[in-house]
Amino acid sequence: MPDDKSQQTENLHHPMEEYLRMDRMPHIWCSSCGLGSILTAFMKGVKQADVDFNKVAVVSGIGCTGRVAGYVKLDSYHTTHGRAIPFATGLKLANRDLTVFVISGDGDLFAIGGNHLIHAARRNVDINVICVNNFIYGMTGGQNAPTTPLEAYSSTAPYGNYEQPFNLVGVAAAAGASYVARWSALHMRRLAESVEEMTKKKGFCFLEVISPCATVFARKNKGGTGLDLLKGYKDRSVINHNANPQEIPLDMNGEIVCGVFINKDRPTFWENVLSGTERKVKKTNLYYHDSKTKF
Ligand SMILES: Cc1ncc(C[n+]2csc(CCOP(=O)(O)OP(=O)(O)O)c2C)c(N)n1
Ligand SMILES: [Mg+2]
Repeated sequence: MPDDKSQQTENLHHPMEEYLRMDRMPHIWCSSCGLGSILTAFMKGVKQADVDFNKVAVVSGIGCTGRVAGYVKLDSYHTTHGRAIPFATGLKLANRDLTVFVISGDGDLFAIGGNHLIHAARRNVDINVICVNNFIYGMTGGQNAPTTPLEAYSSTAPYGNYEQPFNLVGVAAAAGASYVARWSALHMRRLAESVEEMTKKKGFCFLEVISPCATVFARKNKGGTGLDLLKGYKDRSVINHNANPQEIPLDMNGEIVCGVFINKDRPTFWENVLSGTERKVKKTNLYYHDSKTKF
């Protein structure tokens, strides 16, 4: 142990350093934001899946959550607002050896990017989507998102929200996702397990993570500090893997039903491309190049 105090400090390393672009620190996230824990659980899950980190890519859109792509030490892409899923789809189809994760916010994925999400789920594109749901547009100052609960206050709903929110796991399930789960930023171990399962699973996987935003959402709704929010999640969370994802919408104070609700197999988009092309080729007697990648 060095005697000199500054030398001792120099020798201290944060456990996440190995997985972060330390040259980009300090990060922009507020203290008590859930994103730090979620990123830690994400990296833990990828590590547990025992895959080559060189073959894992992360794509984000714009927002506080979108910053994940800039901090994580993997091949990563910080794309335009709402367009993380089409970018990830292209990435996966062009290089099918990659495991592709989209990590983005509720506004990015379900407002401006909502159409892309439902169609990627419908096609069963082999990508993994993690949606960090803080019930608000965090980065831009707390405007209403499609997840903002009825009657909650936001900077664009000063009299309380009049709009019915989306139930994200219900939307993903209805659109055809192969894997659908919900956890909160407090469920570190469960989150990592879901990330591991998604890494290993074929098809469109969707994970909603409920995350505290003390700075804009809770402040407008008198929700208290980040710690108060986490305590609330602890009290309100119920794990029920058998719950029907259509029947577990979220509101301001009710239960947060968590679990892995769907884990099924159906042909992926690429498998359908291959079998469809094979059918056509056989029918027309065209030259069929049967290389490793088929085409
Ligand atoms: C085309 C376009 N429209 C609007 C914006 C402004 N904008 C940036 S982030 C954002 C919302 C982010 O909300 P969310 O996805 O929930 O992320 P959070 O910050 O809450 O993590 C908006 C509207 C933008 N960058 N580009
Ligand atoms: Mg948000």
